[in-house]
Amino acid sequence: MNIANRIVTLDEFIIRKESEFPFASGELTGLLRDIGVAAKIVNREVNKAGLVNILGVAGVENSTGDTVQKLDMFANEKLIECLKNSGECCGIASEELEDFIPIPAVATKEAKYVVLFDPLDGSSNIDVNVSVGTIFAIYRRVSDSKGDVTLEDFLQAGTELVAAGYVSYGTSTILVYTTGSGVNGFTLDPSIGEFCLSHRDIKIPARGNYYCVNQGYYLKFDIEMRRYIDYCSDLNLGLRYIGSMVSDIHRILFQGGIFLYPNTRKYPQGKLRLVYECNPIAFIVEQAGGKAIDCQLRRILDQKPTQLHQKSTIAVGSPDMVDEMKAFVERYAAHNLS
Ligand code: AHM
Ligand code: MG
Repeated sequence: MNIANRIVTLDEFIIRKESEFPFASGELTGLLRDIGVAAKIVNREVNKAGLVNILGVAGVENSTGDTVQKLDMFANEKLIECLKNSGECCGIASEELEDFIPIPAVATKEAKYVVLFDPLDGSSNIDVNVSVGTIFAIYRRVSDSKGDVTLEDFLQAGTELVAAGYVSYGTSTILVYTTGSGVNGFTLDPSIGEFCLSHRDIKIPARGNYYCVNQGYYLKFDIEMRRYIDYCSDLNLGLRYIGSMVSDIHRILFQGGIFLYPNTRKYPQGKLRLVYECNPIAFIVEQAGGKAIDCQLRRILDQKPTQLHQKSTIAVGSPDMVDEMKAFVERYAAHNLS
């Protein structure tokens, strides 16, 4: 059989790619397998989220008497539960947890990785049946492996990422990840319960026909951002904004485009969190040939985090469009200052 058409599962692909992973083989396999299992469990619940309203809204008891959990809390718990299995993870940080948590060692295994995630991004879309996603980032711990993890393990710059990915729970469930040697996508085949290689070596188009921003905040953006958005409109670019970063980024990876979440009066530092939303997405997009900067025009991955839930503005997507936005803002800001 032509190998190009043969089913390649996520597990098989990871094992085959282990040699490219700069650390001991097998360590990453366990971590990504745990995340893949959690994604399948979350997918099952996300797919029946609509039924929750029949069985009782989140937070109250349903017909079987158990308390219906908010889906993002459910996803958070499943990811934590699954990441304990491989024994490769020694600490976790999550959008849903105020502080990071240490993960107990499995047998005598010395876990070397911390995982940061947004368990269910775009959660405002869950109740209206719009796609949501999980975003994850994997770092090698930097603190002494004899002791517990420290905050320092979680506040590493994006350039230190060893792996990052997202799961998009949409018309199909797709897991996209990188370990720094390109980006690959795996579609869940429910009939066999496996993520199967479906998008090999994803490369983002140099530019696209859409820009992606919450136009409703237009009047609250800085003047140079408003002028750039006007410029996009003058170019007759379409506006596409789903309100789920994972879904918007997934579209941009394949069709090209630029995603913007600038600072507003409501979010003076931006809304999206640096360590578990902007950094993993920036790593993936850069690995696919795109670019990711903040609205001060600094590369996202170079930013050194100082707080776990700190926010960042972001402009991410097709390289030519991010370059154009950067040049436009520099020119406009310089003109404005002169
Ligand atoms: P969340 O993590 O609380 O779901 O918020 C993140 C989401 C992103 O997925 C999306 O891009 C953004 O918030 C949409 O925000 P807004 O509704 O302000 O445009
Ligand atoms: Mg989020």
